[in-house]
Amino acid sequence: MKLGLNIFIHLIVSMSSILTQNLIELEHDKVLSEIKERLIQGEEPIRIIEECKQGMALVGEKYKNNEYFLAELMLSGETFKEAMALIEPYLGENTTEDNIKGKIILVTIQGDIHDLGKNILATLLKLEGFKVYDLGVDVNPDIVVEKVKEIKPDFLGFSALLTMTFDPMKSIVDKLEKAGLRDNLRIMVGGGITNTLVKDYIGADFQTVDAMEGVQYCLELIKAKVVIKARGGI
Ligand code: B12
Repeated sequence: MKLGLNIFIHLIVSMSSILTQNLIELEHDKVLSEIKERLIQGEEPIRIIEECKQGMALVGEKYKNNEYFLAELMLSGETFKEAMALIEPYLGENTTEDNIKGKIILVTIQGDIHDLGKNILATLLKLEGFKVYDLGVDVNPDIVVEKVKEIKPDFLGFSALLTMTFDPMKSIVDKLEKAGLRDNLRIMVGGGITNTLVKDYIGADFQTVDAMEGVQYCLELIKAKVVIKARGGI
């Protein structure tokens, strides 16, 4: 069984791009220099992010398979962060206080310190004109409820990479409902370990493992809100 999984991982790795392979093999310098070169040549940054994300997923598989350990997870995480720092200036930002499309709180719940995916989502949302309140990682659930009360956002986005966060996220959603704060709030959940079952379990409205899909969801809902408002609906 384990041999089969190993062969499968090696097959996927061999079919991946050089950038993805270098990230998996923890070739820090090669990863960064290839990204620099591709950005200078004008390549779409989102495509580069996608290849890096694939690399991280495969590092995760190797970890699960006991081929890699915590040190390798950390190294790949650091390389990914540096890669994003190179890419971000090419994404730009076009939000000013006057053209905010909507407000969104992003958070990773207590016990979970993974933040690479959440940071990408935050960047892409800002790029599309959303005001992002990033509460960070390892956040106490009570703070989330307080912040929703205070900021009254259009969206609340949970980024979850550890299964242990499912119950606290569910309890936050329950608390928001009890406090009457749920009706005008759309709740999203994302992160490599989430799926539609997790969405239903915690009581969220939307789930994805693709930041661009999350941004699209926010844009579509905001557009619909504007139309309904114009017709006197809200
Ligand atoms: C890098 C990494 C780390 C780094 C994190 C560095 C950092 N600053 O984030 C470090 C080394 C710190 C780490 C530590 C640990 N990790 Co870790 N880690 C990973 C790894 C390899 C990659 C995660 C990642 O960043 N991927 C790249 C990003 C870009 O992808 P993403 O998060 O999915 O985000 C994308 C989308 O999902 C989406 N998205 C993300 N959030 C949201 C939110 C919303 C609202 C929306 C719309 C979209 C969205 O946008 C992103 C871009 O498209 C994963 C493997 C995996 N398969 O995910 C394991 C993994 C998550 N880790 C795991 C584990 C077990 C741990 C440790 C417990 C290990 C240990 N023994 O200590 C610790 C826990 C630390 C803690 N308390 O949180 C397990 C979790 C298992 C589980 N079921 O709970 C995984 C799945 C590995 C595995 N296969 O076993 N880890």
